[in-house]
Formats: sequence, structure tokens, C-alpha cells
Amino acid sequence: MTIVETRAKRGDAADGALGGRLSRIDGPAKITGLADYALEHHPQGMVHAVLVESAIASGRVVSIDANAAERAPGVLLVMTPDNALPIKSATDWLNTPPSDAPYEPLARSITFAGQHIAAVIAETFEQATAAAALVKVYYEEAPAIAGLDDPKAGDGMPLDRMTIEWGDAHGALANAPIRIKHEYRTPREYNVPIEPHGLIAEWKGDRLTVWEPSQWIDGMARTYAEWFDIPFENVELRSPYIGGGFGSKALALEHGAIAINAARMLGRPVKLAVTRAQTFTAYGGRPATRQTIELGATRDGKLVSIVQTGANETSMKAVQVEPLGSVTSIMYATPNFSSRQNVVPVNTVKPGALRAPGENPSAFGIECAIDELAYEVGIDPVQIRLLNYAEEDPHARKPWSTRRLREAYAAGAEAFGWSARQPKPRSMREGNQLIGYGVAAGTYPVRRTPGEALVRILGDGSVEVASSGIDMGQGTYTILAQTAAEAIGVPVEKVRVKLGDSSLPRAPVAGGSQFANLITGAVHKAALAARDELIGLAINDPNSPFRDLQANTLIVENGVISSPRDTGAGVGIAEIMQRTGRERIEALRDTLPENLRNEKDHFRNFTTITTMLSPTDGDYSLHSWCVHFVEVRVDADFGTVRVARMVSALDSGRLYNPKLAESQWKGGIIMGIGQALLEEGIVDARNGRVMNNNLGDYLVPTNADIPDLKVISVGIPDTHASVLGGKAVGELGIVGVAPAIANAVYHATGVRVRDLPITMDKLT
Ligand code: MCN
Ligand code: MOS
Repeated sequence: MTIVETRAKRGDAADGALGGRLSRIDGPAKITGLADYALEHHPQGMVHAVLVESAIASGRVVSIDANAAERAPGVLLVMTPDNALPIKSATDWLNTPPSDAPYEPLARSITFAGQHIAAVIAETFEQATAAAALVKVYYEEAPAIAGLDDPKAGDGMPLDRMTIEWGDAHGALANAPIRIKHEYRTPREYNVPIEPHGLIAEWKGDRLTVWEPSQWIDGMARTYAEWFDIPFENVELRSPYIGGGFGSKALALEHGAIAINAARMLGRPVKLAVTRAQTFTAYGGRPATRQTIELGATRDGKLVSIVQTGANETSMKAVQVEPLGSVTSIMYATPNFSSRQNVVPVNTVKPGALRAPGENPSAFGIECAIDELAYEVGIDPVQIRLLNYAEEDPHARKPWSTRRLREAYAAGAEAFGWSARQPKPRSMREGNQLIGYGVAAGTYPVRRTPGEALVRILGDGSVEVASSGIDMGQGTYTILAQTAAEAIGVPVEKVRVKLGDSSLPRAPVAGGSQFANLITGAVHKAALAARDELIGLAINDPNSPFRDLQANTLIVENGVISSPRDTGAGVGIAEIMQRTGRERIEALRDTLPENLRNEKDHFRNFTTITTMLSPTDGDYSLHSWCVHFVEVRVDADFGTVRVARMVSALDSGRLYNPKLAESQWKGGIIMGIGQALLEEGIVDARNGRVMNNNLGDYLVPTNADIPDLKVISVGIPDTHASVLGGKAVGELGIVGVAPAIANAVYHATGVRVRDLPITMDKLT
């Protein structure tokens, strides 16, 4: 087995300490084509699977005529529910025990257009594609519910567990001198990572190897083990490089089961890559949402009540919640609060997580609503936010661990030049361009799940870090090299990082913007243990030069061990290893609480999210915070909106690598600009099909859409939040961007757009 090793170049040393601006150490491999992405493998004898998908959105498959396809050149198997080998059901990520019924990734009953109903496996991809077109499917069609706006959809089902209430929200609202009430909506949105989903599956006896991009190696490997009834250790899932996931690559999906099953049935490695169009139906993105927000306030703008009712769409078969109260319930101080949420089943693939699920649409509602209140009472939008500043978590009633939001408003407003804003809408203009300034805040919780990590000091003085965690572009390779280099005391280019293989030490999901904090904590612990052992060797070994010094402690710096009492040059790590005859020092450490460090269930602790602590477990409420300032320019005739410039100030605590954290924030902000102005999954109301299932019609921002983005870090180390003082980074930037833009568009034009995206037709 070869595991990809990634390490920094020589000369990076100055930036290599924790907190340094080291460039991505996986960058050169990614841009020169050396990085081996999962789908680029070619095991001997590999064949190709192509999916046949439902053309109807609701009903059932009456029969499948595979005769012509089976006779087509190169075809090895047409897999249907009738001939597929049975698969077992698996535990879900919440650790719900599996049902006894088999798991059927190929459906007979149809609940959305694009559902997988058969797969054709052939010697070549072209043969499989051609034969898939010959598969004839006979359906019995039933009426479909196309989306939230379909009159048949109704109000959906209440989700009592999402209810958040305190005080007397309705009573206080009724008595409030100022009341506003509006509905805010976000459309269906998709993750669209550039690398599409897919996998290569190979069986050797009852051992399974899967090459597949994954945000959660351990979670997906556990599902595969359970589906195919083999021990966890028999699955090797490999994912050294990933071309983006944004929440969509964390869980095992139907097409994975189909490919692995085909490989088992044929005794050949099978490759299945979903097409770009299928990335809109093989898994779901962010569900469409709607929410009504009522604010009650005093005449001078102080909130007395917030009442929110919301709903998101889900699939017919499963409940996916997009928690709309998540930001509403913590952003502002209010004595009375009520948030309730429904889910509305429609004929869609099950929606999933898309960067900041919950926080993102939640912020769109409350951050537009507070802006509307600011105009209503004639207070500056920054001022009204400070006036209603929450000094503690108003929901959990706990102090914030750190909340540098005031500092963020101050730093952002200053750098943006907010004071130049003229209060009246449509009052700033340059030629034919209406100019608008808008502001909105955002937040993302600090989640905590245990992990483990292995650190080795090798005979040549180099260091190895190993984890089954992953890097999909966010910077894991780089920050782990920095963490180990700093903790042990070696130059960063001496550290090799191995990630993305299920045979490596267990790691939790790289999702929920938790992974950097967790895995740096585990690596730090392991690295310190390895360094302590190294120092012990240097002190105690009879051959060690430090014996005579009677030193009881030593320091390791830049790969050299020395005594603080000795002015001599010290001894290199490799030399100590040699003198003491050691090939390696190895430390495996985990951050599991004592009660979970149980051998039998050891792997399970990393394959469900049941060990995750909520942001309010403990004495403090832990969150990252941000504020975005936006200038838009709107063409007075056409209504085209351009974001002209943006300044964001963010509090993610201590940054392990500011260059990468800034890049993460900007990536989120760019997605937020796309959400505000471009992105909208459009469903054909007649047949429930996604109409814009490609990157030509589902628009994401390009360079031309993005102005200069300035990001300012206002965080300070927060050791309540994590071992090394960092808070969440990856999803923070996208929260609050769309409302900041909507607020700026209102300021520019006097037109309030409450349903995303803000397109020209809504402005003219
Ligand atoms: N970081 C830092 N200091 C901190 C915390 C983080 O410097 N205190 C930097 C590090 O470079 C770290 C990165 O920020 O690698 C992200 O850290 P974190 O916030 O812990 O997020 P995760 O590692 O858990 O990554 C997942 C997160 C999520 S949930 C989505 S969605 C998302 C995101 O990261 N998808 C991404 N960023 C992405 N970036 C890329 N390129 N591709 C995706 O698919
Ligand atoms: Mo991110 S949506 O939590 O993977």
C-alpha cells in the first residue's frame, strides 16, 4: 500500500510555526497534476458502471426491459432491484440501529426524478453509457409535489424539537410600539464541487478497497462494512485528495452501494463516476426555505420580541432539517422569543448539508429583518445591532467564551468607510449607478468531537503525522505539519503528513467547521508525547551526551536538542536516535473522554456523531462571529447588481495559519455572493425535474463576479473553545453575506428583495 505523503518545501521555515502564513503544502501536487485523486486510479481489470435514473418524480417502476442493453457490446451486467445481491441496512450517523429490512439503493418506488433504478456495467465507459440508453423502464406515474411553492405541498409537519421559546413572545409582540413582519425565502441550492462524486471499488475475497473522495473516511468505511457485512478492518477507504465537498461528501450514498455491489457481483473492480447532471440528483444540496420573522421593538429600536416561523423542504422518505432558528436565537438580546419550524416533504432527493446548513438561511432572515427595523425607527444599521447586542447567550443563558463582534463592527466599519453612508435609500449615486452600503452579521458554532492521531519521530530526525482525517482544500495537511513542527521543535519541512486512509488513526468528520480544532488538538498531544520520549532518551540513555550534564530537562528547537543550562551547540535529533539505537519514537494519542476509551467500541466512537459536544455543553457558549460590509452598484436602468467591494471582520479565535483561514473565509464569502445574486435550483413544476442541472445554467460566481475582498481577523485565542485556542473557520464566511448584499441593494434602490437570488427582474 502506498500512502500519499505531503510535506513542506525547504525555505518555508519562517512561516512554518503555528500561526505562520505557510502556503498549502499540498498545493504543488494539486496544481502540477501529481496529486492522485480517487477516480484517477486504474486497478487492473477495471470496468465501468453507468446509472439509469428515473424520468418521473413520483410513482413506481412497473418493469424494466434490459434485453437490448444486455446484448449491447461490452455489457457485463444490467443491475436492477431484481438481480442485485442483497445489502444490509447500516447504522446511521446518529448511531440509530439499522433496520432488519435490506437496504435497496436501486428503487422500485419512485419519490423523485433522477432516482437510481438500474445500473449498466460494461468494459468501457462509452459502452456502458450507450447501453444505459437502451434500458426501457415502464412506470406507473403518480402526481408529484415539485417544491415548497407547489400548492399540494401544504404547511408540512411541525418539528417540535426545533422549537425555541422564552418569555411571552406573542404577548410582547402584540404590545410593542413598533412591529414589522416579513417573509424571507432561499431557493434550493447545490454544493457543486468541481470534482464530481464517484468511486472505484475493488474486492479481494472479503476485503474491500474503495477509492473515493470523502469528508469522513471512518464514517463512510463503517457504512460500507455494515452494508456488505464485513468487519470494519476489512474496508480500506482511500481519499488522499479531494476536489471540494462543501458538505456533500460526508456520507455514503446510493451510488456507492451500487458500485461496490457490482464489483462484488462481477469479481472485477468497478468505477462509477456520477455525471455533472447527476450531481443534482444523486444527493441533495441546501433545501429551499421560507421563514416569517416578526420583530417587536420600542420606538428607539430596542427589541422586545422576536417571533419566527419557518419551514424547509425535505424528501418524501427522510427528514432533513435546515435549522432556521440557529442564528435568530443567539444574535440579539431579546426578553421574549419564539421560533418554530416545519419540514415539508416534496418529491426531491433528500437534501443535505451545504456550507453552514441552518446558520446560512437563518442569518438571511434575521439580518434582513433587523435592517428593516433600522429603517423603520431611523437608526443606523450598525447602531441598531450594537443597541441590541447580546452580552451573553440569550438562549443558553451562558457567557460567551469569546465574542469579538463589537470589535468586528468597529474594525469593519472603519476599514470600509461606513461613515460615508448617507442614510436615505437611493441617495448615493454615480452616473447611472445606484450605490448602496449594506451590513450584516454572521455566526457559526464551535463543535467538538474527539479524534486520534499518530506522531512518529524517525531515525533520520524527520517526523511523520498520520490521521484518517482529510483535506478537501481547507488546509489540514499544512496546519498539521505546523502543529507537529512546533510541538516537537523541528523545521516544518521535516514533517510529513499522511491523511485520507481508513487504515490510519481514527478521525471525526471534516464537517461542521470542527476538524482543524480537533485534529490539531490530537496531533499536539501526540507530538508532545513523542517529544517527551525523545527528551527522556536523550537524558537517560547511557550513550547520550546529556548524561554528564545531570540535566532534568532539555529543549528541542529547530531539530536540535540542547540543555537550557548548557551553552554548547546541542545534538541533532537524528544523532540521538542513532546513538541510542532507535529507529522510531511513536505516540498515538486521542482526545476521547475517559469513558469512551473502550477497546470494543473504539472505532465506533469515530463513526457516528454521538460523541459530539454541542457549543453550549459546559460553562460557556462557543461560537465564531463575523460582520460583512458591502458596497453594491446597481444599474439604474437594467437592475443589474454588482458587488463593488466588501470588507469583513471575523472572529475565529486564534488562527493556526492566517493565510489559509483568510482563504477559507474568502471562499465562504464568494459562495455567499453566489447565493445572493446567482444560485437557484429551478424545478419544473410540471414534472418535478431539476431544470438547470449543469454549470451553464446553475450559475456560480466566477472571478468577474468577485471584487477585491478584504478580511480582518479580530479573534483572540479561546482555550475554552479548543486546545490550541482556535474557533470555527470553514463555514463562517458564508454566513451573513447574502443579507448584507440584500441590505445594500435596498439602500441603493429602495427595493427590498426578500427572496434569493436578487436578480434584475426583481429590481425593475
Ligand atoms: N483554520 C485556521 N485556524 C483555525 C481554524 C481553522 O487557520 N482556528 C484554517 C485551517 O487552514 C483549516 C481551515 O481553516 O484547515 C478549516 O478549518 P475548520 O473551520 O475546522 O473546518 P474543517 O477543517 O472542519 O473543514 C470543513 C469546512 C466545511 S464544514 C465546509 S462545508 C467547507 C470548508 O471547510 N468545505 C470546503 N471549507 C472548504 N474549503 C475547500 N477548499 N473545499 C471545501 O469543500
Ligand atoms: Mo460542512 S456543510 O459542515 O461539510
